[in-house]
Amino acid sequence: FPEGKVNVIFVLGGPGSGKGTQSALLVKDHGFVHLSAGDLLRAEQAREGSKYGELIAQYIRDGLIVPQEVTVALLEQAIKEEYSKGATNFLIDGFPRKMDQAHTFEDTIAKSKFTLFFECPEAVMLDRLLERGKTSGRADDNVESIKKRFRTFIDTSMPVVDYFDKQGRVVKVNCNQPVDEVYDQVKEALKSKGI
Ligand code: UP5
Ligand code: MG
Repeated sequence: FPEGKVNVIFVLGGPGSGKGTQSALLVKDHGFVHLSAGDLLRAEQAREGSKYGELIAQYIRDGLIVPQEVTVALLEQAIKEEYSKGATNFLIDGFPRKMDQAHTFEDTIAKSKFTLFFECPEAVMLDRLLERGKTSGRADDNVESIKKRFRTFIDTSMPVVDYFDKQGRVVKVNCNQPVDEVYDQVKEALKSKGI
């Protein structure tokens, strides 16, 4: 993409911290295009003829990070498609969650404006995910997978947040509050970045 033509905000936070919920609100009010890496992976897994279906299913069940080649390609394709329709402002939800992805994306697709980071106690996220698991049909909304997702988040994804934070490129939001109160903080965070 031509330099400065696409604006990217990363939305990071633990499993169940509310990335998808808050992104949906921002889409409604700000006209961002919302791309969830997890949603793109689940769609690719379900796509007939995908050569990555079984691999993605396994990684998601085990709460592990799918090799970046797969995820970055899906994101790039989705961004290109939306860009060709005129979109320029993107919320990239649940990505990058490993250092290699962060470097690849920022070096080859676009440098992010900043990262919106949702802080939430594990116990709260666990309750939310177990509740959602009653109806979500997600293969990873069960206690065993959730524990693995928490571990991966701490070991593999927090280093990405810390890396951006050291560069002064993270805005933190406390998610352990009702949805509309979290959203008030999100709007403040965007305002602080001139959006
Ligand atoms: N809820 C939300 N906000 C609430 C609030 N303030 N108060 C009360 N309830 C609240 O919310 C989760 C649940 O909580 C919902 O029921 C909601 O109503 C309620 P949601 O907005 O869905 O949270 P979110 O952070 O989006 O949770 P999600 O489960 O989607 O997070 P994950 O990061 O675990 O899932 P994701 O889809 O991003 O990734 C899944 C897997 O894909 C990963 O584990 C990994 O295996 C794979 N993956 C990769 O390999 N690479 C990638 O780059 C990305 C994903
Ligand atoms: Mg989500």
